[in-house]
Amino acid sequence: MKIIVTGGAGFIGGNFCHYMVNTYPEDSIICVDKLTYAGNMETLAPIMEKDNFTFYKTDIADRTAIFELFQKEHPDVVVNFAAESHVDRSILDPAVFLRTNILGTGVLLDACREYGIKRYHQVSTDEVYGDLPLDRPDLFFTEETPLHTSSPYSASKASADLLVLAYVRTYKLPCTISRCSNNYGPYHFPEKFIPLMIANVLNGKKIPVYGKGENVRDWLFVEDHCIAIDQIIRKGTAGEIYNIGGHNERTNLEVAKTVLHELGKGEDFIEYVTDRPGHDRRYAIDPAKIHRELGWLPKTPFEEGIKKTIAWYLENRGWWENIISGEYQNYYETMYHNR
Ligand code: NAD
Ligand code: TDX
Repeated sequence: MKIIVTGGAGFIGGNFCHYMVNTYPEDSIICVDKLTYAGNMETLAPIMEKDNFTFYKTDIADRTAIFELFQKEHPDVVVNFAAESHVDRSILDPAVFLRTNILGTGVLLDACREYGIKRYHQVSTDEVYGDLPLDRPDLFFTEETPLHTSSPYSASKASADLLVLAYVRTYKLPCTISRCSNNYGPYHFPEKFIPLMIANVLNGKKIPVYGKGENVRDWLFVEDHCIAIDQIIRKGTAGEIYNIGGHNERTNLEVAKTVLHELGKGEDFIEYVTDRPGHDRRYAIDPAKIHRELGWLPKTPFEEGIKKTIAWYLENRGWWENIISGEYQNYYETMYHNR
């Protein structure tokens, strides 16, 4: 199989490229990435020289370039990870989220129609369902939960999902969608909560917790997400949506305390800062469908995954120090100064 993976120089797409290149030497993995601030060739360095891996620096919203690429490569499968992915940045400047996340998805779908495809897979998010109340632990997102978005980021991801479903119904394009909960693990860009905390603490800085730290996220080790997507593209049914998550709910404060404990630091490293506008309260995935239909279950418990993640950041200081020494400093100043 020839598989195009968009956004493969980012966090989850990068982990997915590693997983696929190493698990399926007979398949050909073609990574397409614009290399925005979030894309990093160092993430792909371990697989760049592999015979079954190719990289193109291309913008998914560039129709001409994407059509040329499809004409040249004729992929069997497209997995679309490429996106602007950070909620806080979408609140600062939504426009690029609409361009990449919605128009970019539209361009990929049109290329799939034009050149033919066995499967298009859209990597979506649990954020399209909005949030759940903190005092109703019995409620979970299922695939039938209505879309109800909060941020420009989640609105753009929900729009892309609707576009995919329209191409399924109108053009009979064989697509699947997965909606996953919060990922963590190696190669996670340090603007996101878990790697931001690790990088800050290792540099002797406090960790900014939004509001009271009561918001709940449902954490999944990134490799488990990669395995789930692999199973969906091989065994999933076209036209279907699959929720991915592993019942690993934690408040942000609990996660902060765990990271501090693992790094041998006290709670005096926590600094409460002004809350995120429109901050979603709780995400919680019901993964019953993917478990029932594809047999998928997460393998890595949070306690083990967080240890592995921290060990990776300790062993790979160069990867994240390169990031936080550049343009990231301006972002951090804008986002956190006097917050
Ligand atoms: P990321 O920000 O780490 O990586 C995004 C990648 O997409 C980068 O390599 C970037 O260069 C690339 N990209 C951005 N715009 C592009 C464009 N126009 N053309 C081509 N490439 C472009 O994101 P991530 O956290 O790895 O998320 C990957 C996908 O998974 C996203 O679609 C996101 O919505 C979804 N998702 C993420 C999480 C999470 O917890 N991180 C959870 C559920 C779903
Ligand atoms: O400095 C911080 N302090 C803080 O308290 C940051 C960056 C975050 N937070 C809180 C906000 C959230 O409640 O931590 C939680 C996690 O925040 P993020 O890492 O920004 O993730 P989230 O907003 O939950 O979105 C993530 O999961 C769903 C990904 O970034 C999305 O791409 C994915 O779709």
